[in-house]
Amino acid sequence: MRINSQVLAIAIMAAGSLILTDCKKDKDALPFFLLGGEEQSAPGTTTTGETSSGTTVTTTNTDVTGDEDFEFQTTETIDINVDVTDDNGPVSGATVTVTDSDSDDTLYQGVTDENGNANGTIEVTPDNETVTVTIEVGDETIEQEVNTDNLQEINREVAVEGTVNSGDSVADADADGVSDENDAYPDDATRSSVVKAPSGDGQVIAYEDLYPSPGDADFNDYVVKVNHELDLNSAGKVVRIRARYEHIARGAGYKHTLHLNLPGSGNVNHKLYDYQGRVEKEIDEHRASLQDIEVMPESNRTLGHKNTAKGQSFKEGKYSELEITFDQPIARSDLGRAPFDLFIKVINTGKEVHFPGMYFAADGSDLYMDSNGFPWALSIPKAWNWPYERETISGAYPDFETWYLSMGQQKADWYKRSNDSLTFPYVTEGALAAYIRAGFKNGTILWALLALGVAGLMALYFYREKRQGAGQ
Ligand SMILES: [Ca+2]
Ligand SMILES: [Ca+2]
Ligand SMILES: [Ca+2]
Repeated sequence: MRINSQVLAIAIMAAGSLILTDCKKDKDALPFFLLGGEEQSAPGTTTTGETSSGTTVTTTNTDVTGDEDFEFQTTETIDINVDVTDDNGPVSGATVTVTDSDSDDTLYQGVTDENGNANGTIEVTPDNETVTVTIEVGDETIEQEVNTDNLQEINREVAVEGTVNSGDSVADADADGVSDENDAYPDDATRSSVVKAPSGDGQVIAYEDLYPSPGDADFNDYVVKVNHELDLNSAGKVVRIRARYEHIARGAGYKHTLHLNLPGSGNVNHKLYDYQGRVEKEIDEHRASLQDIEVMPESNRTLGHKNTAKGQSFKEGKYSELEITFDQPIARSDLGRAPFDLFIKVINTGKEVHFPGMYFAADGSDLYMDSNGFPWALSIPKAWNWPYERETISGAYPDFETWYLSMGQQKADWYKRSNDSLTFPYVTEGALAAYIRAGFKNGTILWALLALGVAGLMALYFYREKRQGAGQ
């Protein structure tokens, strides 16, 4: 939970000015400064800020905005490129962190190399309206807020006047360049941060299974809840992926298996759990190729109910957990958007069903867009209710059509507003729970909790445990 960022900023500035009063002009003791604050710089501009002790920081903003190709995606990737210099040239060892400004969740962390550069990629949902780029160099902290709307690249050159303190005194037990305080694995030099992809809410992935014929657009033939955690090293590259897959609907006559393609090679630990949550099968193996990892066995053996009929209540399916340790760190951009290349094989037809934007015919056409320009797979960046059997996604989600007809420019969060009489009640969130969850986003939770007391807190806790138990 995070306090309103303005309140936090005021508190930090107040604390900072107290410390400054004590430290007078001792530059090395300057704990941090804020540059830009709530105001955002515009692409193509150079911003200069100055600390009370006279340290000047000049930031050149060459961010890139524009539309990505529309592939029915509900998340976007944004490349990060930060260069840090001082009067002596490139500054290595500066920690660059990108967080969601509301939730404070880490989206990226990396340390500048010998060229003063840190780079990587973040994935954002429509809920990540603003991200905060924090650069910690020596004893100083530079913070910049960036609006993610239509953003493709965050490119910042940060020039610090004078010579920055090397920060040698900072504790770093595993010597990976990330201070113990910022290191999610302070005793493991191979990794230093954990990123939820695309967010802690996980995703619901829904497939149509009639490929190559157009589907009936109920997006309930094979539905799986997915949660991902990525471990990044100090260079901001992906070294491990942990994922959980729970089979939650099967509105189909066909049988399917679920598979994952990843680049590179590495160790795969895979556990399949039965309906009682006991390990049914475990495989731990090194693979020279991470293509075609079977994530879930035949769909008729992983879900007892279809979870697509009116009057049915939700019954849990089997789930599996996967931990991949790459032999070589992978650039986040090489993975693409979560859930990456996750696909079903339809046993009855022998066909695979992938997301669009990955496989193309010789003439350049997308193999996984049908003749109507419609996909066979959708990912929704939260727990989500799929349409009942024989209902369509356009009927069940009134803003869906506006979204795809505008090529993703309007109603990007269409999946939040359903016609509840047409969707299966997987998420049964009461008004109170919705209010509490909204409160987490804007700070009113503090007041909500005071009003609700301990009972409200416990209700919230159990609600989240039950629904987000998927989260790792
Ligand atoms: Ca460390
Ligand atoms: Ca570490
Ligand atoms: Ca169906």
